[in-house]
Amino acid sequence: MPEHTAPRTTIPLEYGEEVREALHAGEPVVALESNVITHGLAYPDNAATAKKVEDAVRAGGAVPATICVDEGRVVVGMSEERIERFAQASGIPKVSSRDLPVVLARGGTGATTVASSVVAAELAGIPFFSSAGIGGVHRGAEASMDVSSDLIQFTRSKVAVVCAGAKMILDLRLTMEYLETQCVPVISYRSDDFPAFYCVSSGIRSPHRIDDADVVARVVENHWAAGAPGGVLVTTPPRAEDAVDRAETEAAIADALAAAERDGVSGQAITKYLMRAVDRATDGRTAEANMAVLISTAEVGGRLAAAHARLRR
Ligand code: PSU
Ligand code: MN
Repeated sequence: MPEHTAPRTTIPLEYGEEVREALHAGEPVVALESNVITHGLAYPDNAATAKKVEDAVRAGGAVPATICVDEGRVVVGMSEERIERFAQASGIPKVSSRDLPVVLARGGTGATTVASSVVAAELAGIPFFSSAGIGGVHRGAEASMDVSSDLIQFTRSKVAVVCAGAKMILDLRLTMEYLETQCVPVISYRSDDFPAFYCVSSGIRSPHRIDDADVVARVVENHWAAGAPGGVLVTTPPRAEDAVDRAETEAAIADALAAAERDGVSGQAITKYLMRAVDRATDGRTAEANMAVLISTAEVGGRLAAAHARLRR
């Protein structure tokens, strides 16, 4: 089969068979991250969820491409065996976009964050990506300057990112401000508010609500036609039955932040630390919600990618 027309790159890309065929045929594909498998959820929930997320993308009408780095190659479309291996492994590092050239040069292996997955998606010619909660501006960033590379990458990679907002452990108001300043269009699909990952609403109104998938697809194309170098953020809230109680979760987050301060945890380790602490404090309810929202977001991602592929035909 001839190569599909992905942008030329000297980065070694290894495509899954189903992904290669879909790209070649111009069929919709949704890129997915692997850091949520190695760092976001625990075994065996991580492996089971990764498979359900892929099925949800298919149910939405697109082909899933879970991304990782394995022995110096960017994998675009992990096999079930590879997902299982990553899910069971301990010690696979979190690779953000800044780490990607280093891990590749060393022939190393890593789990891709939203930022590095979006880089890989663009290299592979995949215009859509889905995750549950993106990284953002951390609480206390006024002093720590901890702003996730995910946000900066959205200004540099032409990939539409479908998500349930940003992780609730973050400062969502500052995250929105950052996206606004950096000219990243934020649109909410079929909801008025910017969601808070586990919660239907962050209490912040979204700048744009769009109910029609074809219009979302046109926004993405218009952004690129106008010469924008980056992506569009499309939010979709968790289903009400999957969402957690906002007050209870906020209390758990406050406790987790205090514990992180006591334990001296900051920087790259903070996201995982806080997420796990909140999971424990809520008896696993937030982890459950995390899994459910990964799946429901992926289905919407599949639908929107399908609408976008139709537009391009
Ligand atoms: N921890 C989780 N789930 C996640 C992540 C961490 O429980 O999904 C990840 C995502 O891969 C996201 C990254 O891209 O954290 C952001 O990390 P940082 O804030 O260090 O940029
Ligand atoms: Mn950080």
